[in-house]
Amino acid sequence: MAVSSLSQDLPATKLFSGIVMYQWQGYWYPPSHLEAAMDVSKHFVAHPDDILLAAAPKTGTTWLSALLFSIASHGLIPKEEAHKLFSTHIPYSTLPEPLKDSGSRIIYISRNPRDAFVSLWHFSQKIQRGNSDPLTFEEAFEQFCEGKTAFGPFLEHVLEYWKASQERTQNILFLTYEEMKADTKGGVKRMAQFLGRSIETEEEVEEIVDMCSFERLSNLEVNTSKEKSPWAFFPYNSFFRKGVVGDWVNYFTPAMTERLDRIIQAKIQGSGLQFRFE
Ligand code: PAP
Repeated sequence: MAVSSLSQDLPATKLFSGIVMYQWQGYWYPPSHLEAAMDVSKHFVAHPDDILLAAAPKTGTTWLSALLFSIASHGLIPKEEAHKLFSTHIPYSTLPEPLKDSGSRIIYISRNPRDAFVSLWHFSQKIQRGNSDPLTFEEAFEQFCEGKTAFGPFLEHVLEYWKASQERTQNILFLTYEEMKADTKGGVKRMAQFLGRSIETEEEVEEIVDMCSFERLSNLEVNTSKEKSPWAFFPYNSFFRKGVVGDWVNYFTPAMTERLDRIIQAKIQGSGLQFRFE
């Protein structure tokens, strides 16, 4: 079925990426992902060995998937399981129930909302060439605060996975971009342990970390290319920018910081979830 017929009764709005998005089950989807998300939620066949990497946009999927594949190719995950790694931006509440019930493992990566927004903003600038009516940074920030962003509201996306990870510690590992940056080796060990694999040597861990570093990945010839990736419709080079924690200081006014912080506090209060901004 075409997206147009699937989405005709759904709320629609043009978001700062320049793309009209549809709200389904409480979250905003680009048309290219809506049909896929609907299909997945209905027809997904789960397997207990599945390993799902989940994240809101711009929180570290590219990095984490490289680390996961690298762990797999080091034999830390048996080869026959390697093909069952996949990644998604679909929120927890919309994941297919068979996947949640199957015992599959989910690794979620979160990032502080200020940096995630700045990263999204730059990404949206890259992908919306030709948009005749682009929003300013301030207007885009307003949309983000209102939860209007691809696979958003962002805070709800993070909170749902956070809560699920607290209830299902065996099945869901909740990581953050900030802790991965601060201690990548520790993060790789946690991932391997969560997947039930022990890491043989410290050198192996270092090798995995180095192979997936921002410097190395962003300089690979394929990743400097402006060609579009077949799976995400965006140029390969759009997935790499600065790769640091705290770039928001270069963009946020004190008023913006205060406004977003009030929203964050109201949403995460009492949940135990915390964000690190530097
Ligand atoms: P996606 O949602 O489009 O998949 P995702 O990979 O989750 O994007 O996030 C992109 C961010 O991760 C970018 O952040 P920035 O805009 O603040 O720089 C990108 O630079 C960063 N990133 C990509 N690869 C790495 C890496 N190997 N190490 C650290 N950060 C990385």
